[in-house]
Amino acid sequence: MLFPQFNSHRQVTALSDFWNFRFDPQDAGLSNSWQTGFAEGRPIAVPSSWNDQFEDGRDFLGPAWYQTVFDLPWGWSGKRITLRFGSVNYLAEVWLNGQPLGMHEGGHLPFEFDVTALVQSSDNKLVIRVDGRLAHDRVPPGNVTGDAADFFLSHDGNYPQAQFDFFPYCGIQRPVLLYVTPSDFIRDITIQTAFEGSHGHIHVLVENVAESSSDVRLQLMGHGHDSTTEAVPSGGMAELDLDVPDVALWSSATPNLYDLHIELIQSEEVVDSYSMKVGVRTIRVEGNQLLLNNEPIYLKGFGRHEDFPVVGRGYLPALVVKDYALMQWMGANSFRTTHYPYSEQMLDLADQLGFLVIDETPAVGLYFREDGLEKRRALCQQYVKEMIARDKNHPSVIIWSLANEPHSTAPQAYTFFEQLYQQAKSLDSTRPVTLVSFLGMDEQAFEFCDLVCLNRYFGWYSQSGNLDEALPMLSAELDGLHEKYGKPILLAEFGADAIPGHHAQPPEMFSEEYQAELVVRYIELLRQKPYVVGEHIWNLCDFKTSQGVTRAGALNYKGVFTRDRRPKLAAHRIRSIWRPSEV
Ligand code: BDP
Repeated sequence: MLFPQFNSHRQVTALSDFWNFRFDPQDAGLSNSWQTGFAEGRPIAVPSSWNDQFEDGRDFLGPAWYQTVFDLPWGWSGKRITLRFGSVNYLAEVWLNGQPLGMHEGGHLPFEFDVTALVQSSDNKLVIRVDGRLAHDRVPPGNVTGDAADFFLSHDGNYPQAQFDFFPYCGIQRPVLLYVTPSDFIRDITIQTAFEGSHGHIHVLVENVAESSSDVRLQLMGHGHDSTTEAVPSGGMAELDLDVPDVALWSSATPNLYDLHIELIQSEEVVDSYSMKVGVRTIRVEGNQLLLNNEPIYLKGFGRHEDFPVVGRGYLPALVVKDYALMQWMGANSFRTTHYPYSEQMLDLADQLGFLVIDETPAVGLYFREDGLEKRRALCQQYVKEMIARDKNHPSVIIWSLANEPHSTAPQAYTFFEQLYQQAKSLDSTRPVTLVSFLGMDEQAFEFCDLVCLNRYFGWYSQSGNLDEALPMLSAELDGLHEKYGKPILLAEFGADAIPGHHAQPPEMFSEEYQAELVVRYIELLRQKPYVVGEHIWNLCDFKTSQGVTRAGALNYKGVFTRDRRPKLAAHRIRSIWRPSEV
């Protein structure tokens, strides 16, 4: 799926700013008036979560109604026009000029509609009903009730009752774009890269809707290289191979990117074009190691959240830049998109700045009770497909994560994840695939996953306050896991809550000292295990959660930075390990 862009054949505009908005607490079917006309509402910022924008409705998860009115930009009439939503959480139903366009389930992934037939040159009424309510057959799930025999409710009793540990922010959370392409256009591009010695190779698959009279031309530029290749599509597809002598490989230390320019040509006229950045690199698991460009890599970084006061999970470009600045200051080279795919802009910057990303679907808190299982399975399959379609061309994305902490002791879980694993591999054979587990030895999916990703909180949720007892347990478990599966292990989460400004010597729980000591001692232990390929601390920053007895102020305080991005003691201690020469 291509991100919309401006060039001499394409244009894009954002329908951002203030929209008209209304909660619909009775689910009263405001639909008639709101689908067709402009009804009484209040202003809301788009994109942004709705929850923290008003004095009422913070915990209201829907349904709610959004409306806006737009005119087409000059010159767009008669062109192919698409309406694209970057992320609407959770269920979106869309109408344009009173006509239904369709619906999309699941946040954090884009969806779009061809609106050519419905759009007018002026006074277009766009209406979206958003339903973010938590339900047992949604993914991620919430409001799960009943017998806990085959699953357990780690977040039981919190409010709103999410089956996961972050606030269930709702609304239009990423930009809504309107874009125009020619009627014969480049529909999709898939890049795969390889190299031998100093010789790089880029395979490009171009999908278009053009007839066989078209040609596809590629130009690759950068790092002293400039070459052009052409191919005639067959069956609507063109496959092209580019050779890159003296290739400048993409890596974390040297995030070299080439400029690829693709043109669709008919009767010697360029009718469409698309430009993108390409990084040449390989990634694979071999033995105990994770190899980037055939060299072992070690991941140093974090789990994060898209989370900030007022905007909630709304896209905030300055925050994207800030979080990269914090991670660079720390000496991190990696993060996981816990627990949903982050914005496309976040990944563009990862390509540019050299961050190694584990890209995770929104499947967090899954459980395997039969009730609703088929629906949850279909959603997980949809998410895998949408995430890979969106992110497949980013060199920064090195691993796909199918889920976080599924409650997967039930026998059905094996087939459930094996199918998802096979699906991911068939869509993209070039990247390792995994899931992130808290079950450890009992995680059935580790049998087929390419690497083992474990979340561990010894010294926090168990062996509380007692690191001398906690560390040997971690050590024994890691050795056991490696012995059982013989795969590289990433410690994908570990950490402790620290209330900013709370100090204790000797260190004790919730103090900055205890968080720092736990994280540092974990890292020291991980570095002694040759099969450990990385350390991802939970979390980069404090973040908002549902209310519950374990979350003071409805915050998870495991950030090494506060929610407003100030360092705690742990940040300085970790920096001295990750960037020793700077301290
Ligand atoms: C892990 C979850 C993460 C939580 C964390 C915690 O993967 O989402 O926020 O625990 O409890 O189990 O802080």
